Amino acid sequence: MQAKPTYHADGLLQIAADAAAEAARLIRTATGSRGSLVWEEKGSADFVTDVDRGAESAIVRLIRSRCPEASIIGEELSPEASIGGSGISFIVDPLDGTTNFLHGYPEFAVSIGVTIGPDLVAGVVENVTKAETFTALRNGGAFLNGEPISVSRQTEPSRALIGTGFPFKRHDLLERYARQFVEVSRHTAGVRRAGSAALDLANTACGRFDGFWELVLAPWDIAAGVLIVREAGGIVTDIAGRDKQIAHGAVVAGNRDIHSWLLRTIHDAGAHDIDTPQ
Ligand code: 2AM
Ligand code: CA
Repeated sequence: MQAKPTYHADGLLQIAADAAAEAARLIRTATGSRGSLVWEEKGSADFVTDVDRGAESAIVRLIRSRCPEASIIGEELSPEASIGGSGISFIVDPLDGTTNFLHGYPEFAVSIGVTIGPDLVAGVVENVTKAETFTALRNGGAFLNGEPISVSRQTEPSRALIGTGFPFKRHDLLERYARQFVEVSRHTAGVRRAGSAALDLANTACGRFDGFWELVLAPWDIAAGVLIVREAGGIVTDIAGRDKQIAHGAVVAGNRDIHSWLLRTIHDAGAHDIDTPQ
């Protein structure tokens, strides 16, 4: 009987990084023919095209050939599959920021996180339009194009730049979100909404953003980014301040000081009861 291969986190990161690079190449190639793509509406303001599906197929092929026993959880593939078991899972967003891609707004990424059992062990976020690849290994640090990165040292909210995302598909949350937005805007240097949560987390990890929050996100939007922020020295929680699990729901991230200010500010704006399964 053949022995099963043993996988180390760095080997799994390499598989994820190769898969992300391949998907990013496909998406870049498709950018030229964006105008002729058919947009399929999965739900309100939720689009998918052959580019998402093609990128995901390429990722799945590569992972299956190099780590056949892993399960693969992806937005277009098996969104209901559960994460955790005892084995290896790749949590894949083949195109985070699909709406940006469809409009030619250059802020979209491929995001792949890897778990062994319940633990995140590796993550990669590749910015498709810039030459930027963010990676992290559990207990091994976070990197941008191979150079170590860390969260910002900003402690003053009044000087902080905060990333966010709108609950654009959950109209029931818009007003509460708007109250949070008002409070955060009032006390900080600025709030930015670019449209890719994977990149927002990566930008928090390398200190461009001092903090980030969003109410409605899915496991594939965040799996890689959560590890990258933590390995860069940051904090990532749910809205109650508990360590963020790789599950549907809200995310609050940042360096220690700005994270705790952000959490307090969101609560004071009346959001403590938001639990956002889809
Ligand atoms: P997408 O581009 O892959 O759909 C924008 O606010 C961020 O939210 C993007 O990362 C986007 O991912 C994600 N997003 C959009 N709709 C979502 C939903 N219904 N649930 C979770 N995340 C969503
Ligand atoms: Ca996504």
